[in-house]
Amino acid sequence: MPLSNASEPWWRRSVVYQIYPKSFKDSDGDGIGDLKGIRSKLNYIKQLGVDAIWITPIYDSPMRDNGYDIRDYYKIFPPFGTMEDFDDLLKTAHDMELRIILDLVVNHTSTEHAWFQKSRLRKLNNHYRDYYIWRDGKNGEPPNNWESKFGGSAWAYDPNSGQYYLHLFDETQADLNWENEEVRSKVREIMRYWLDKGVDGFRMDVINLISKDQRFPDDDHGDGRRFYTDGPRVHEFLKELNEKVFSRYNTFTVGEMSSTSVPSCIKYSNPDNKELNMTFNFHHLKVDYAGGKKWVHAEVDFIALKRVLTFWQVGMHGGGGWSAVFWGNHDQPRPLSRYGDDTKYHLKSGKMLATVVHMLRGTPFIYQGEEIGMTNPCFKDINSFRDVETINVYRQLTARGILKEEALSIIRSKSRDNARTPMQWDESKYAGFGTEEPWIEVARNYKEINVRNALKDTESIFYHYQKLCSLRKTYDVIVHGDYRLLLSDNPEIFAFVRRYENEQLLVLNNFYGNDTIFNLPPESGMKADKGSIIISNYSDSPSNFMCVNLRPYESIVYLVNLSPEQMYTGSKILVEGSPYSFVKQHKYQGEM
Ligand code: TEU
Repeated sequence: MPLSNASEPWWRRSVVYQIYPKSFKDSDGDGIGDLKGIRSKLNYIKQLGVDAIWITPIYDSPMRDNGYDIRDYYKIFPPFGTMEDFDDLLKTAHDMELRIILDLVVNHTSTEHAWFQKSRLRKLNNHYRDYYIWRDGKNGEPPNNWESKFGGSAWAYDPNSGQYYLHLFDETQADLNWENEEVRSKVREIMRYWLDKGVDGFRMDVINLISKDQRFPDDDHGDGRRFYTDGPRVHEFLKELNEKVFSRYNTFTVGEMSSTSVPSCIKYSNPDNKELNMTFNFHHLKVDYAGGKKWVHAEVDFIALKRVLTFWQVGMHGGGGWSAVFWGNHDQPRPLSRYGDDTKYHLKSGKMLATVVHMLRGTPFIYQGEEIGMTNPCFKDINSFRDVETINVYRQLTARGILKEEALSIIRSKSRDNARTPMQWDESKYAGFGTEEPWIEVARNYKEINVRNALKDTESIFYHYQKLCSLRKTYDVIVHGDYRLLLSDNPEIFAFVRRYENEQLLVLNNFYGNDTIFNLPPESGMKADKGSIIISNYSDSPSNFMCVNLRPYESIVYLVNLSPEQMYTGSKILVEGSPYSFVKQHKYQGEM
């Protein structure tokens, strides 16, 4: 595998493929995907052209939250296989030059973890007590008014010990107390165990929530998140992990950041700061929320989408940070159903969305099934859903008097289960996921949308992704270029320019199912009127880009090589000076 060098570590030119093991491939007929299943599909993943695989949690777990509730960090969840299966998977992947990134969930553990079981015991000098966050109630009420991300209070009462424990997620996911040095040292031990086995890095679950304001105040203006998001000691904790673990193993790290900000993500990911390599943020996925609320019907606000993406592109580059770029993951509805047209323009919009993400500055992540254009399944009724968050929310919505049909229609478009249906391998029963009925229903369109069909058709979305992965290896501008938004107020076109040394890209995308005209605006700085098309989703896109009639979901990337005199030398300043003047000018303040 190519070694990192300081100016271009391997992960900047790479693409990562995300696997949700439970839904990927079932090798032993128990209806649950497994490690052997993943191993059997490594050739397919390699063929796509990615460099690394992030596997969501595989550790032993009661699976209340599909593995994000860990019972034992040193054991594999038995239905996924054995430690031998894992070693085998790791070795085979490495032989194929595919890196393996594990999910590290250390903001919380399952309440079935031995630490928590000991922590809740009521006895003198129980030093495990301090592994979690225990507080007295206030007048028979929880210690404060913070809310769980999955609904209800963030505190659960433990009658056995007479106190409340904090759980920012489900009540079976108790938050660890990172103030306790022993907890931090146990986390380092876990990491070393997996790194010693040879894993290449970690995706770190909600890692910006690990440091809580120790006053645990009531939140008069919100759900409490401002007292633990990017909290007081988070940078100190990450620097400690970096110094004591990551730097010693050359570990790849991507932090999942909940409700974060550009300045915080710059701190997390600027290499000079010695914390993480890159961050995920979710602001661009909240453009179909209304008034900050997810569980309502709302259209995608396209202008906001461009502004949020631009704010992050410009801001992160300006501050020397690095982002993971993506449309979907196991917590999000399928991007094609959300931002594209999953019926009439399935092929065109699937390719257009792929191009957008892969042409942004940052490391692209592809979530399993996205590369064949999997869609939301549109489940018939509530019994088809499996996700703990969805089921909680459905209960809460109907308890508030919302009609069942209405509640169902909201969760159909927003539920995390949209991304968790079994991977569609072929047109056989259960879509080739396995021989027995899977733990969650297969989407009904599997006979048309599946891997076998995608591989047979050279025009498929799969080959478009494959091409995008290979372009990244060819053009420095894709990896290192700056970013400039064009036509910020155009209601249909997302157009931007990337520049690096003598390479310049013009990226045009029509986000709608009608024709629309693109006129090259003077602020583009383009020094030509024609370019070579390096990728498009129509076979006959024009090479002149001064005025382009973009057809439904048309997406074209033009490359213009600059002569030495025209070469662009600026590296950071992109839109009107600083990211912040851009934001002021566009009245967007960074939070959605
Ligand atoms: O997600 C964190 C998180 O904040 C999201 O679940 C968020 O609540 C959701 O996307 C809003 O729609 C991570 C994992 O990715 C998720 O699967 C876990 O449930 C969660 O942490 C708890 O570990």
